[in-house]
Amino acid sequence: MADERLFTCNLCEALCGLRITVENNRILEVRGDPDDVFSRGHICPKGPALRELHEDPDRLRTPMRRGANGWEPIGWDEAFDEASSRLRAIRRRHGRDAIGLYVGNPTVHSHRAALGAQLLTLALRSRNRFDPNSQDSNPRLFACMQVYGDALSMPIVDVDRTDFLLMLGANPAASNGSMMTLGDVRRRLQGIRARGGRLVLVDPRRSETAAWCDEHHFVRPGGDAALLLALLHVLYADRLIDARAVDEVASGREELAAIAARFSPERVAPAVGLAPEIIRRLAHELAATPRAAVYGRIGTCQNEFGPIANWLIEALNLVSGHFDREGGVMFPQPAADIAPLGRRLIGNHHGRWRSRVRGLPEFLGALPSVTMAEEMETPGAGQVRGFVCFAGNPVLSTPNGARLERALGGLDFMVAIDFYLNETTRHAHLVLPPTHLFESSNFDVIFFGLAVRNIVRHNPPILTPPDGALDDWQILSELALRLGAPGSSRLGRLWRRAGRDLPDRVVDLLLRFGRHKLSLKELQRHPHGLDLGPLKPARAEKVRTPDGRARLAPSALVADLPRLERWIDERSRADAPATLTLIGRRHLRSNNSWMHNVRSLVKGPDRARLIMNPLDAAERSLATGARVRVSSRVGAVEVEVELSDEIMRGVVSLPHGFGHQPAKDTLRIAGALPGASANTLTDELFVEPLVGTAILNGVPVSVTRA
Ligand SMILES: Nc1nc2c(c(=O)[nH]1)N[C@H]1C(S)=C(S)[C@@H](COP(=O)(O)OP(=O)(O)OC[C@H]3O[C@@H](n4cnc5c(=O)[nH]c(N)nc54)[C@H](O)[C@@H]3O)O[C@H]1N2
Ligand SMILES: Nc1nc2c(c(=O)[nH]1)N[C@H]1C(S)=C(S)[C@@H](COP(=O)(O)OP(=O)(O)OC[C@H]3O[C@@H](n4cnc5c(=O)[nH]c(N)nc54)[C@H](O)[C@@H]3O)O[C@H]1N2
Ligand code: SF4
Ligand SMILES: [Mo]
Repeated sequence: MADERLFTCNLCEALCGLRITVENNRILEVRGDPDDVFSRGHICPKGPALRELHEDPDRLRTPMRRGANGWEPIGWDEAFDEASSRLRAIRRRHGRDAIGLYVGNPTVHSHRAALGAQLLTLALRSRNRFDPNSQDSNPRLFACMQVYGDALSMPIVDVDRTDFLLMLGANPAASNGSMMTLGDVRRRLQGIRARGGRLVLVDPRRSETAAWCDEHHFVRPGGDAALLLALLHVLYADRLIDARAVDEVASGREELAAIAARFSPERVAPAVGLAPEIIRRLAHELAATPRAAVYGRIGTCQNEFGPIANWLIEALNLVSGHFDREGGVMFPQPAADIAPLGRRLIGNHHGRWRSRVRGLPEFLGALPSVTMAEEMETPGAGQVRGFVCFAGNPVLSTPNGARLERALGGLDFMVAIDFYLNETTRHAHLVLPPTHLFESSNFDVIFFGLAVRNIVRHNPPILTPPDGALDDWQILSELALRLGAPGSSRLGRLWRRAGRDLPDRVVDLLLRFGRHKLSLKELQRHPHGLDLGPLKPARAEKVRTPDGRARLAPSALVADLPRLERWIDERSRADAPATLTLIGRRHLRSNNSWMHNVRSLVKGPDRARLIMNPLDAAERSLATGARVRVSSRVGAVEVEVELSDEIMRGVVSLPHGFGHQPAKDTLRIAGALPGASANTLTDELFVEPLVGTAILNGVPVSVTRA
């Protein structure tokens, strides 16, 4: 008998409710749940593809060990014994920092993985802990820490009630929204225009999202910070600011005025690429629309001035009167709020320690991933010799992946917790595969807290896992136990059973002590999700500066402005060199560096082509379909080129996460795809100086016929 079950997709931040047909412990079909209170039936093509992912014969079901004759399956007890004894041996001889840990992107979409990763971090206590934030959101987290006194206080656009949205460096039509959880993304964003509002996009590429907008403007990669200063300039110069209202919620109004005065639209325009008239008009429109907001995402983070740009986005919302207001930006108040726990575990720390080789600062308990390879390669006390890679594929996802790959090859021991043997995990000595999504309970501890409505949903497992299979929590917590307490293999086996439900208990506690006084039991009565209403003003609770007001001119960020001024001046010179710069892109059917072994998602034309403006191509006598060689300081790739005026002149775009050919024996579908890794070109030495964020957009490259 087929059964209909409900679950939440955990692939991206949209948190779509799924309706899944299950028969005899097998998935027959995955569809959107039309009764879901948040996603309202919306899904993207990756949702239905979860069935194929679940059944993928290349997905590992048992621990694997790399031996002289290739990979061989082994039992869990043996695997845990080996992993813990070899890591302990490294720690005994070389100290705690000799074990590196990378905690990858899927961790943030599962309470079981997130709690397990935290436990393992505590058990290892190594300074060499890494995660994708330094390729992603660190600039925003840092900006929020400076402006609101807490990295975890992040205002979200009240999309359902706004009438004007200025978006920078985001492509929600492909990404389904990020650091702004938007179930039913298309209808929500198009709803703005349906009620007579306006959507404006600023992006070096006229992306899929541009088609949803009233206006799109090209911006030079990295130009957002200067553009935002010019918008502020106009607000101040044209007296569009309600000083009393601003002073109530923020300090530093005059200081910011003095800064903005230096960045007129005329001054920044040649560097940024937007005409002064457009900048003026956008500033006036933002000020004149009572319900309006500015939103920036990864395009504003992965560049030379990410922290400044993300500070200025907050500042613009504050100064234009759209902070903590309906239709502007507001702080979500999730039912299970991890912010207090997060503050305890990771604190609002920056620079508590520095990386050994390059001296880059720690931020929120992690070092920038760009330091991983050098920490493995450089001899001396604290050299990374053992490595735990959890749910990450840094060979494809971090800058200069080729160097990292070589460094992984030189480790004494590496263990990966992943269900694929891919470009990264193939360098491990041992791979421990978790069960797949539907076989454990599911709760998103992060993204309900970044959603445009206060909603909550918890799903019990809908499939029974195979005998003996373990999920991420069970694997990580057992590893943590064995690394934390000596001689604990028996304890480990006991724990596998006894500790299974702990993550759900933690969620239950968070719900009970949370503002909405819920419980898991209560949530079981709302399988389509529980809607706790629209966002509400919450600055009294969320702004954690000493005077309770946001800071408009935080000194750490102000101090970085001279660097921006030099950039503006250099880019404005008539004789500025015309180098091409590389940016990334995302596609609806892809997910970072994986999901490429699912046939229905990768069939069709090559998606990893280099997009180039026809004028740049003409200078190089290139036509669509030509093979080109793209090279940067660190490496070169050969790919096919596609000409399109959707990309601005001087910029080329290549998606990241492709280039699976080296893993073709274990990723049989992905390995046969064309394409190369964009992170063969990105540069591990090219980072912004405040937090060490990788500059993945705006990388200088040259392109020639292959
Ligand atoms: N289908 C799909 N969805 C995903 C993912 C995926 O891989 N595939 N990944 C998920 C993850 S991990 C994340 S973090 C989110 C990211 O979510 P988004 O931020 O929406 O990500 P992108 O689609 O990469 O959009 C970034 C846009 O920034 C533009 N850009 C590049 N440089 C600049 C610049 O300097 N300034 C400006 N203004 N724009 C610039 C790019 O052209 C691109 O259109 O997506 C998530 N969702
Ligand atoms: N050039 C360039 N590079 C980028 C980006 C870019 O825009 N441009 N984006 C950056 C961003 S925003 C991010 S978030 C990072 C992401 O980079 P990573 O953190 O490396 O994560 P993914 O690429 O998503 O790879 C996820 C890995 O986890 C495995 N996996 C999937 N689900 C699970 C699970 O439930 N449990 C376990 N244990 N494993 C699982 C997959 O098989 C895969 O190996 O990439 C960054 N890299
Ligand atoms: S948009 Fe697609 S990948 Fe994201 S949660 Fe929904 S179905 Fe999953
Ligand atoms: Mo990300």
